[in-house]
Amino acid sequence: MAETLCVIALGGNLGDVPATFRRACEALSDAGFRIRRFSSLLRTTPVGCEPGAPEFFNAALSGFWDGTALDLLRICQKIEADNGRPNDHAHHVSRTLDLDIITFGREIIALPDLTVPHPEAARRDFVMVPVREIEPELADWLLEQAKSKTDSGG
Ligand code: PH2
Ligand code: MG
Ligand code: MG
Repeated sequence: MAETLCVIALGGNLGDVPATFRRACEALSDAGFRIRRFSSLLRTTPVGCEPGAPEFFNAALSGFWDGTALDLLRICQKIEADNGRPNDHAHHVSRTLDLDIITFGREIIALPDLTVPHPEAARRDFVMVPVREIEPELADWLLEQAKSKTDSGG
């Protein structure tokens, strides 16, 4: 299978998040994901989380994956669980680690468990700022995708 250039966003606001991000990178590499670039770490205000939620760390990485998007999703979910995130995690609550597949090449994926490009990425500075730092062309592509969805009423 050909390798696909993917972007993954990282977030977390519980525990030693920089250490968790380092472990997540090691685990992705151990699973065969070839990391190409890693952004700066940002401190960001929680968006839509419970009142009093601590500040987040956010970052993004890009790299090459020789498998399907669903394989990569399952690996990300296992790494989240291995780093203290419960499987039945609610949306928009504090968490030790969130790994979101933002882009998978330039594929459009609409599966029950996985939507790529990530539907909210283009609206979130805490995703777009680190993505633009490491893969500016993909950041532009994300904005184009979001715009063509809006233009078509989607
Ligand atoms: N993730 C969320 C909800 N809110 N806010 C910030 N600042 N950073 C995040 O990563 C984040 C969030 C759900 O994925
Ligand atoms: Mg997320
Ligand atoms: Mg997520």
